[in-house]
Amino acid sequence: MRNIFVFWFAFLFLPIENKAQSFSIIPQPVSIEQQDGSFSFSPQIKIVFDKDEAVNANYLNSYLAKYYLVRPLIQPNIKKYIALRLLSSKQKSFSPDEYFLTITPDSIVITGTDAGIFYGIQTLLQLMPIESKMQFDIPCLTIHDYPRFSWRGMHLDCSRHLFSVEFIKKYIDMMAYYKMNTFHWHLTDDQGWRIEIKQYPKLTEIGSRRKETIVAKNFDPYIGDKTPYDGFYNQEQIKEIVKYASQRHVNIVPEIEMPGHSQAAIAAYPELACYGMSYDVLTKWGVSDVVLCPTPEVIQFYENILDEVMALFPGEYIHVGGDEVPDEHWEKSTQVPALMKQLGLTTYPQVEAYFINTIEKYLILKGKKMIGWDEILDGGVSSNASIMSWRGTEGGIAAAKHGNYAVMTPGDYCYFDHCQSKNSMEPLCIGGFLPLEKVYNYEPIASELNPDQANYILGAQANVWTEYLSTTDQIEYMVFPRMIALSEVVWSQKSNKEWWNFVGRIQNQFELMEFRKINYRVPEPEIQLRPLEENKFTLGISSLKQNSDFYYTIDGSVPTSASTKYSESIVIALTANQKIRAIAITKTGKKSIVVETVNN
Ligand code: TNX
Repeated sequence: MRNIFVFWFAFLFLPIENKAQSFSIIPQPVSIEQQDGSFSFSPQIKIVFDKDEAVNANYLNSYLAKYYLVRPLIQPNIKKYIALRLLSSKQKSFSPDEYFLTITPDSIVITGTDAGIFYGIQTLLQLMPIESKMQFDIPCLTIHDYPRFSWRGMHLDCSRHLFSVEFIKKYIDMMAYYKMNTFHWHLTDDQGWRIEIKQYPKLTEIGSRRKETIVAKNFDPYIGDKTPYDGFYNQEQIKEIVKYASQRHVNIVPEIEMPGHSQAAIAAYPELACYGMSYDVLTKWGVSDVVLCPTPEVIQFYENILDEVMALFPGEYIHVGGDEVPDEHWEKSTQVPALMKQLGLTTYPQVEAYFINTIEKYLILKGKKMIGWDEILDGGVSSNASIMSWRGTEGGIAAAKHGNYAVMTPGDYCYFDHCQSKNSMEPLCIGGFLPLEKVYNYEPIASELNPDQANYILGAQANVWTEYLSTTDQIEYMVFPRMIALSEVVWSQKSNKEWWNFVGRIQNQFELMEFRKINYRVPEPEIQLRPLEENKFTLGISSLKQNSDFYYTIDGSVPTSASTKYSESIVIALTANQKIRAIAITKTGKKSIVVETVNN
């Protein structure tokens, strides 16, 4: 009970109106100074830009046209203008994502590198009204900003379930809006191979199709939905997405899983395995025993796949998976014991290391860098490999101490497939418990690391595994608002981060998501009952989101907008074991889950 009160009173004193918060920029910039006056947007606005900045200028132009019906003229030196100006490094040296945004009554000037200017534009967009207007003012400000980390990642598992090109673009747009810059695209797994590889057409002809999908968590007894599931991205679609992302300064890191999580590839080409005859694309979730055989032929096959992958993705990193590799089939095979003898290997993690390290040499030869899940540390890894720390933070800490770069994605803080509440009304999720505040308070630099070692932490990333997420509405529900919290973990200076300040600033983002029809999770109400005398209480209802209506019932029924509306704290009587249930409903009718408290 005590905690609930603390929470409630914290709300009453929320300093929403203080200066920094009233701008509601997320992630919080390094510094903001407000000056007197404002700049007026009107349909007569002009954008002028250095010639290298055409992509950014066009981006801003089409954004204004789409959301504000403002159609800027792009031409030089008119009195009222938004100027996008790239200061060359000769004039001043900028770090890669750094920018200055200066708003005066006469002009808006954004300076920085190409990426920095893009981020300056994102900040500018967040200063604009949420509703579509043709004329509006924004305050005169000077903002100087740069990120804390270079890897600001979001992952999406498109193997377990596939999402349209259109949705991937929306995902990238939302990432960019919060200055996230790395999209980790999980394209292959046991349940589906989703990237066209021209040299091996069966990978998609066979590997992208599963007979059916397990229904919810019906593992034992197994229940399937008897509905075939298939689909993949062809190379043209991938090129289109890569280009779209690059215009938004989002780098795509493709993941091709090996040697585990490869049953879909093995279903297509059974010779990739070394135990058993033939396998189907997996229809249930979990870790499959069906893994790649670590022979030179299979490694060659994967190098050929990677040739096509590298041609599609211009970024420096290729993700090779490497997680969860059961060794049963290796043990039972004839090839692996022979290979171990030949190479003098004594453990299965060393066998995996042989596979992964051979692939890494190939990637390096082609000018790429390899990243893999933290299991790749287990059998010995080269000093060039980067690690994604998912089984907690230990992998990342070990990597950094060892001089390997690491991206922090620990399950307890960064797994957006984990549930957002412990409430039984929460939609189906894999398990775990990762509420917004826990994401917000995640610190990627573990206390075990000294400043030199900390330099090896590239940043952090949220992973969105889709075993239990088959629709885009479900993805949005899991990602928002948690990605907004993560953006501040990876971008903002530690000293500029404060939870209640963030709660004040996120209000605007809730309204934006409402307006842009993003299916975010509406924060559930908190019911506070303060005992007055026996069975009499002061009832208070509040939530992280202001500007929603709360409705409640005391007869056990599910509250709806027809139930009693809560307006201010009141005194209510509840008999022993009587339930009070509440719901939050936003102005556009979006509902939170129902919460309840029992008088006991
Ligand atoms: C573990 S994270 C996996 C994924 C699952 C996920 C579910 C990782 C490297 N492997 O294959 O989808 O758990 O949370």
